[in-house]
Amino acid sequence: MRSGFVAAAGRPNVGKSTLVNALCGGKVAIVSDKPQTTRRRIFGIANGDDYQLVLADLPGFQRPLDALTERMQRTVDSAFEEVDAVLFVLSARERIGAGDRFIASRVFALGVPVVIALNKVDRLKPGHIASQMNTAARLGDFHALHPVSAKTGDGIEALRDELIALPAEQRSDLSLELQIAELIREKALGLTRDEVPHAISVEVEDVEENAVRASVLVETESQKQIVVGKGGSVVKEIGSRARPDIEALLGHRVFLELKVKVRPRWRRDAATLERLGL
Ligand SMILES: Nc1nc2c(ncn2[C@@H]2O[C@H](COP(=O)(O)OP(=O)(O)OP(=O)(O)O)[C@@H](O)[C@H]2O)c(=O)[nH]1
Ligand SMILES: [Mg+2]
Repeated sequence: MRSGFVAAAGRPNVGKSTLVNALCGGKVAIVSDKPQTTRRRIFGIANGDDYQLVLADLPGFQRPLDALTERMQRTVDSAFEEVDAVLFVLSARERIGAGDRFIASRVFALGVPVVIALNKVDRLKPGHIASQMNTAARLGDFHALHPVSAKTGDGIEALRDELIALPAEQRSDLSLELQIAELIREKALGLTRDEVPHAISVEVEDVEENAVRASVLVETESQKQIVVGKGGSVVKEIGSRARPDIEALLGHRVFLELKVKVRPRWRRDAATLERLGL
C-alpha cells in the first residue's frame, strides 16, 4: 500500500477546494465564489487499489488581517511541516503575480516536490493557456505542471496519477538508501532459511538516476554460496523480486546491481553496523 500526504496551497479563490473535491471524487470541502471560503484544514482521501492519497485542503495564503485570518494562516503554516508534497494551485483566469510569487517562495523552500496545478483552464483559448503555463513554470523548480479544470474534470485524472506516482522517500523516517536496503533484505529473507536470514544484511552503495548498486552481506563463504545459488539463481531472484518495489519507491525504472559479499562477523563490527544504520 502506497500513501502520501499532499497539501493544497494557493491564493484565495483559485479553486483549491474544488480541486481537492475533484481529486477525491466527492465533496469534502465547501466551495464558493467568495475568497476565504475555507477556514480550516480539511482532509480528503483518494483511494485506489494500492494507494491512498491524503489531500489537505487549506485556507488560501494571505496576509493576515484579523484574528481569524491570522489563525487561518497559522493552519497553513503548520500543515506545511508535515507534507510529502505540495499541490500549488494557480488560477489561469487571473494574472499570475506577486501573490503567487510570494507563495512560491514559501512552498519551493520546503524541500518536497511541488506539483503545480494551473486551474480554471476551461473556456480559455489554447494560446492563453500556453502563456499562463510559461509564467507558472517560472515560479520555481516544480516537479510537474498540469493545466486542469476542477470544474469540468479536465486533466484531473492525469494530475491524480502524478500525485500518486510521487517518490515516496519523504514518507518514511528511513533514508532512501536504508529503505531500498530493507526492500532487498525482505526478498533475501523470503528466499533463505535456518541461520542464513540472521546472517544477512544489505548495504546500498549507490543510488543514481537509473541505477542502484547494493550488496547482500553474509558472514561466511558457505552462506555466500547459498545466497548466490546455483549459477546465481538465488541472488537473481532476490533482485527481480526487489526491483519492482524499488521502482515503486523511486517512481521510475531502475537497473539493480546486486552482489553477494562475505563480511566476516559483521554483526560484531561497529563500523559496519554504523553504515547499516543499526
Ligand atoms: N471556471 C472555473 N471555475 C472554477 C474552477 N475551479 C473552481 N472554480 C470556481 O472558483 C471559485 C472558488 O473556488 P474554491 O474551490 O472555493 O476556491 P478556493 O481556492 O478553495 O478558495 P478559498 O477557500 O477561499 O481559498 C468558485 O466559484 C468555483 O466554482 C475551474 O476549474 N473553472
Ligand atoms: Mg477553499
